[in-house]
Amino acid sequence: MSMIQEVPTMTTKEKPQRAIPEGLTPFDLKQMYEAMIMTREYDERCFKLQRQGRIGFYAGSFGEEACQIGTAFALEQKDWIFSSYRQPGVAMHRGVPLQTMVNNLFGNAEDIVQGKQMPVHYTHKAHHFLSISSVIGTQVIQAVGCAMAAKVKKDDAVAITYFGDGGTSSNDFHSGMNFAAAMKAPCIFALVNNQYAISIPVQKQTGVEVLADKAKAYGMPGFQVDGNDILAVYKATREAILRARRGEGPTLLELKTYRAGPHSSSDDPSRYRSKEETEYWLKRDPIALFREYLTEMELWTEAWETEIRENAQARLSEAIKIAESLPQPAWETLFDDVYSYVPQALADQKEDILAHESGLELTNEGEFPL
Ligand SMILES: Cc1ncc(C[n+]2csc(CCOP(=O)(O)OP(=O)(O)O)c2C)c(N)n1
Repeated sequence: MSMIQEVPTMTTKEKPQRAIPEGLTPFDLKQMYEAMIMTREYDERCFKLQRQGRIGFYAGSFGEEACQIGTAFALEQKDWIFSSYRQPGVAMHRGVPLQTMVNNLFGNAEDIVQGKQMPVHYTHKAHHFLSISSVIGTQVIQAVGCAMAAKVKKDDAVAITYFGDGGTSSNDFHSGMNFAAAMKAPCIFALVNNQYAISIPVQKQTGVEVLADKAKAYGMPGFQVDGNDILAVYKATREAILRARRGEGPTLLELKTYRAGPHSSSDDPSRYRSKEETEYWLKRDPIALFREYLTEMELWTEAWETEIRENAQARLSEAIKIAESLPQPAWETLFDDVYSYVPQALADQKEDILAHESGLELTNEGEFPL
C-alpha cells in the first residue's frame, strides 16, 4: 500500500469551506488563526531550546494545528480535556498560562509539579486540563470516567480525549470506547491520525483502512475528518459535543492529518519515511489552507500576520527568560504531591537525605522497603 494517501474528507480537499460555520464569528476566525500561529511559534521555539541544550526533551505538533485549535474552539470552559503530549495549542486556548507551560519545560521551582513530569506533560486543574501521561492510551479511560461522572452529576459538561493512531492499539482505547458507548458517556474521542506512531506507519498499526470505522464495532458514530481543515474539525467536534450534551453518547472523530516534524526531539524521521511524502503533506499545511480562506474572506493581511507572529515571539521570549531565571525545585519537594499522605518508607528516605545534608549519620540506612 502506498504511504502517500489521498485525504478522505468530510469537506473539500484543496480548499476549506467558504462559509462561516455556525457558532463562529469573523472575530473567532481571526482568533483561531492567531492560536494556530502561536502554537507553531511555540513548537519552533521549543525545539530550538532543546537543540541548544536548555530543555531536555520536546515533542512538537507541527502540521497538527488545525486538529488542536479546531477542537479547542468547539469546547466550553466547563468541559474536561484529557490530551496527549502533542496538543500544546489546546492547553493554550483553554487558558493554561504560557508561563506555566514553559515552567514545565524547564522543570523549575514554579513548575506546578516541580519537575516531576517530563517536559510537554502539562497539567492545570483550574482549567480542567488534566495531567498528561506518557503512557499511551491512559488518558482515554480517564476521560470516559470523567464523562461518566459529569453525566451522573448532571452538570452538562463533556470530556474530550486526544490520542494518536498508535493509541488505537492500546487496551485502554478498547476499554474506553466500549464503556463509553455502553454507558452513553458524554465523551469525544479525538483520534489524531498523524499516520505515524514514532516510526511505525498507520498501515502497520491496524488491519482497517479507515480508523473511524472502529466506532461501529463499539456502537457509536465515527467520522473521518480532514484534520488539516480547521473549519471541518470545528464543525465535526461541535456536532459531537452537541450530541453528547443531548445525552446521545460518545463520538469517535478521526482527524486525519500528518505529523510534519519528528515524533520528538529524540528521533530522525528521514530514517523511516521519504522526503517526497513529507513534501506532499507540507503542501497541505493547515495554517496555509486557513490563511487562504481568511484572505478570501478579507480577514487576513500581511501586516496582521507580522503583528501576531511578533507578538507570539515576544511572549515566548519573555516566558522563557523568566523560566530560565527561576531556581530548580528544592530537593525536599521530591516527596510532595505524590501521595495524599506520606508513606513511612518515603518519610524515612526524606529523613535520611536530611541527615546526610546536615552531615549526620543515616538512621534508616540499608532499608529499601520497595
Ligand atoms: C503503553 C506505551 N507503549 C509504548 C510507549 C512508547 N511510545 C511513546 S510515544 C509512542 C507513539 C505513539 O503514537 P501515536 O499514538 O500515534 O501518537 P503520536 O505520538 O503520533 O501523536 C510510543 C509507542 C508508551 N509511551 N506507552
